[in-house]
Amino acid sequence: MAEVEVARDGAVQTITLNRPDVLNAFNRALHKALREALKEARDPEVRAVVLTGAGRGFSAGQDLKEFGETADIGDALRDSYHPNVLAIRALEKPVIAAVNGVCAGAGLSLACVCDFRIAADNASFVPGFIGIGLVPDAGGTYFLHRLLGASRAFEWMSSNRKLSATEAHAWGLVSEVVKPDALRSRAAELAASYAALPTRGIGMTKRLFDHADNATLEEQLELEAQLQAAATQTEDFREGVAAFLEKRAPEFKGR
Ligand code: T3D
Repeated sequence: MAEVEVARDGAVQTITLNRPDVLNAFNRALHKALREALKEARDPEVRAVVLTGAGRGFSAGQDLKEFGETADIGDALRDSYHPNVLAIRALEKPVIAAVNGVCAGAGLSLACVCDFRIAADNASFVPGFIGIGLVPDAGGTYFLHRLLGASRAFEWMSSNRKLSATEAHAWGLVSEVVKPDALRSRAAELAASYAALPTRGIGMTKRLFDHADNATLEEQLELEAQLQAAATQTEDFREGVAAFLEKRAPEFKGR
């Protein structure tokens, strides 16, 4: 059984973490398969990506059976999680996490690395790390305090409290909650609507928001100016303006 299933529907790529017996906990093979899937997602024909899990979990984080075999955890993180975290942020297209079930530890971090999240109403969000005496990793501290604010992120991560999908929605961690049997189709519908937008503009918007996290106002204004100049060079910009002037719907090509 492949650790990751990759499906393409038009311009949408769906990546399914596929170790359902262990709630898609990450072992070395799953990291590697995700790395390959994210490489495929760089194809310019792919204009939106959905990340989800098989079975009743999104991901329960690090496979704790394999964990015991790891000599240096710092190196394991550098070699396994970090490249995938960075690959998701480097994708110049939206990556949507469709959280289908329990999401814990580094699985929660990974969902937070994505551009936004939708969830099934039976999904849950479990910090996990502190439950076994660890600190959040795989980008968890970076993204959670940005998404939730430092105080709430700290309180949650250090309490290890399980959060329901409804609470996650109220906190702004997920943007939408749907019935479990509607999650896949809603994720596909959302991804298809993003895939029909000006992909290069979306990619540059993603870069700008990432840059804003650590930039001064002057640096941010400068990058906005540079990327706006680049956006005006795209076919989609020309199409958008032409469609507006001709009073018709635009047909964006992602170029
Ligand atoms: O190495 C490094 O790079 C360091 C990185 C560390 C990053 C981390 O992610 S640390 C945090 C690791 N994750 C956890 O501590 C979560 C452990 N799992 C749980 O606490 C619970 O399973 C859940 C709260 C996620 C779900 O609970 P529940 O009751 O819905 O399911 P369950 O019965 O506990 O789990 C179902 C099966 O999945 C079960 O197997 P079994 O008994 O049916 O054969 C369970 O052992 C397995 N499973 C769940 N999580 C993991 C796992 N197997 C291996 N590793 C897991 N993380």
